[in-house]
Amino acid sequence: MITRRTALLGAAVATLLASTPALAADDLKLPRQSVELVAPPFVHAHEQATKEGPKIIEFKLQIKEKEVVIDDAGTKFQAMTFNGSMPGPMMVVHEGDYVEVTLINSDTNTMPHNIDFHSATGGLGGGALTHVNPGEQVVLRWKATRTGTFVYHCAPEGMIPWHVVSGMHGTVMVLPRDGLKNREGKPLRYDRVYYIGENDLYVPKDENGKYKSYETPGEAFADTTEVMRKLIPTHVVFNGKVGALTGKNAMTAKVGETVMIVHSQANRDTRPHLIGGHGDYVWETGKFINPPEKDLETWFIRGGSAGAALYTFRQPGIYAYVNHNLIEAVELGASAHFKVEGEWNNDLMKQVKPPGPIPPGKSSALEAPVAR
Ligand SMILES: [Cu+2]
Repeated sequence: MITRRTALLGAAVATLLASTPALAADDLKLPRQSVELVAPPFVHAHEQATKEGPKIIEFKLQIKEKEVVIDDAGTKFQAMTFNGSMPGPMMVVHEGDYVEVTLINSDTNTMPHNIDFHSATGGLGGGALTHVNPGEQVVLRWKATRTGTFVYHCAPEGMIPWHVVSGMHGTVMVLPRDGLKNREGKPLRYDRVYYIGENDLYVPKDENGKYKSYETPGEAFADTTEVMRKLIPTHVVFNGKVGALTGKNAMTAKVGETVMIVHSQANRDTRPHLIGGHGDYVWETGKFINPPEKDLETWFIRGGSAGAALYTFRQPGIYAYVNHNLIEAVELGASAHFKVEGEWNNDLMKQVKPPGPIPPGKSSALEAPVAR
């Protein structure tokens, strides 16, 4: 028997059914594109400029708590990561696109996590809407209204800095739809892009001065916080460990190629420098609406931001790319290498005479006269 109540219920269900698909995914009538993320220093394939209209770009971030080795001495560290890498992957979209991120906290993890996008507007950058416990996932969408390179990081209440310095940070690059420009409005392009995420690490030591290891992130929390509060990192690394980007892990390029280097530091100031090269064009603050600076020797990345530099390699060889606090570079780990192939240019640099003994009798003649 159909009563008035069942009829009303039926109508309600019918309304719900009719409206559900629209609510589910298609409240925005835009094309969708799913992007497979890759581990840094590499960046997923993307267009530098686009003639297409805005899209919804879908990304998947899998949170992975894992033990990693952070130096040549085999020091173990309880890392917390997006997609298993420190930093997490770089995501590239264009201005006006919608970024739709599925954040997955698998039940093998032990901690709640979330994500704060510096490129997003409102809701603690998404942090307020993405809190997931182990065994949960969440989908967040935000509109890319500003161009530039922006940090994202985990920001769970009560343990924000700890999650950030444990590895939970990465970068979003929002490109202008018509591509990058120089100060005069001329297009700038790159042949390769590398993403370097710098990470200060605070590893507790035992009473003999040896680095301690722990079974889980939670076990390391109290000791690590004590080291963190002194603000003296035990390691400063590029891409998760000392040597992650040196020697056989060097980034590569060819003479004549223009390389974009995106450098992020989610917690602490840093100052990248390419030894033997320059920043031809540098967006020090990473925001492309501001004209790039030219010909920099060293640039400054504010803690909590990502910057971008373009350099066209003009000589072959091994270039060190360092944090030019050289103690942090050499003693604590903040060094990378570029291996560049091509022809040496004698006009730019030439060893006129190789090192040899000072010719006898000449040395005193060449010395500057001493004032008396
Ligand atoms: Cu977290």
